[in-house]
Amino acid sequence: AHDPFGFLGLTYDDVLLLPGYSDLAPSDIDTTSRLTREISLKVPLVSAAMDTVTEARMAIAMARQGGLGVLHRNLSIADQAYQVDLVKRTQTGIISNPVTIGPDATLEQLDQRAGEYRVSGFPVLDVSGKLVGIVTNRDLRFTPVAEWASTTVADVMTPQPLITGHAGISREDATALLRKHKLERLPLVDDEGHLAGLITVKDFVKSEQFPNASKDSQGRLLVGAAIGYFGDAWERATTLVDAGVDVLVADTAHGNVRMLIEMVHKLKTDPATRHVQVIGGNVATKEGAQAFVDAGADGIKVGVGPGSICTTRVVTGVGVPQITAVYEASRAARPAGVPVIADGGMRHSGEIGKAIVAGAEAVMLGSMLAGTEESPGDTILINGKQFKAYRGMGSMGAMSSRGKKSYSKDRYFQAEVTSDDMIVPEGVEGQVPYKGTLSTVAHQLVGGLHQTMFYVGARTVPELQEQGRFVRITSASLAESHPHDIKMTVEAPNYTVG
Ligand code: RVP
Repeated sequence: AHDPFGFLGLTYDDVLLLPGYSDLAPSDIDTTSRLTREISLKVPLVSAAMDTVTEARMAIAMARQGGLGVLHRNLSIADQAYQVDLVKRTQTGIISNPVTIGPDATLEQLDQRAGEYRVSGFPVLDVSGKLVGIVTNRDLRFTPVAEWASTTVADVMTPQPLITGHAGISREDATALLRKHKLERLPLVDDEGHLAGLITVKDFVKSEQFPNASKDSQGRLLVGAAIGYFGDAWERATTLVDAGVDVLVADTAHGNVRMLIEMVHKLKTDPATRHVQVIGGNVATKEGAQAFVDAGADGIKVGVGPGSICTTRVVTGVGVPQITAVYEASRAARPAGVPVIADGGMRHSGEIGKAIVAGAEAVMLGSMLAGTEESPGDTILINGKQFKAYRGMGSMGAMSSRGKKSYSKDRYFQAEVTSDDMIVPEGVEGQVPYKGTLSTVAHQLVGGLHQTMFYVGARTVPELQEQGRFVRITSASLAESHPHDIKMTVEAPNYTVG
């Protein structure tokens, strides 16, 4: 029986990791970890499915760093699927499904399409899909803007015969062709002259710049997307699958709910969706994790109430301190071989290693990423300092229909609440300091995890889980952990005050 007062919940600040014997060189350390049963990431970081954290730009940046972005769902099904498409088209090598244009499109349409997809050149295809030319931003330059509406792509493109590669060309042969002909782009065609792909110099260079990038079997960036369980949730899930999503992430504040568990089970058994990885969540107990193991989930997300913007524990009195929640969930997930993702409550890089030792294999971050260049929204200038907005998905702002329609009220089981006055929020709205690009933030987070592994003496994430030992600490020790008895005059890139 459950002993009500003998069960002590602990969180990150209640523990530290013991240092262990280490004979590692920093280059020996490998942070690769599993996100789901079938997907491993070189960097076990995931950006939160929140409308102030993850849209396509963040998801692209996260995948390039070796992590993963989970696209939020507070937008229409079509808009979310479009974001998936944007990420999948941002290639690190060969673009298997490039954005194209027809010969009859006007230059105005060309310019608009270039802006929308952030690409500067398009293969031109006739109605049968045959490559008839190539057109780039440069071809626009010699036509006065006033004539863009009346000039067609066919008038300005470079027509066939073009230098092309055959579908299935090797990286070496493609590089040789690009170099020999000083090309920016190399269209790939099949035996019938249909477009089969596109290689751009830019993407080739980038794939060398991002050696850790998270990629699918075709070299495309990996992307996750949030789903619910209510209303048109099945349609959302299948549309995202059709758009090429790699991981569907159940996005609810309380995952131990019949309709959601059934949804995960259906996704993992339906022939249309079962090839996609599915993460269930959020749970904070062993039984909650077991329910998703039994439903066939490929990963389990843990966290009820730890989030920086979350008021669930205060509003409802429900929650489990995060280190204990991760540990409890892993007692069901680990024996079943299902990874746990620790979601919420992280403030410093040291917490990543703590979460891993407690039983997680990856972590999800909201506030730590909301202030980066790649998060949605503009910077706000206050007293000469830059900030970005960050809000809970259970905040009034995210759940009310002020401004635009809210699609994510069912995250807090309030899908049927139609009047804003009746909403019971479980989150707050605020702002976080602007932090520059994701790559600089990720560098500090991954660097911190490297150091954790070095101190513990663990070469790999499984070794860290195996060898890591906790010591419980007091609030006096916590004060000792942080800088003390000094007035900080310079902020470190990985430590700020307030
Ligand atoms: P944090 O990283 O501490 O900012 O927490 C982010 C997490 O908080 C999200 O991944 C999500 O699980 C949770 N969240 C999002 N909105 C809210 C809320 O409004 N209560 N909570």
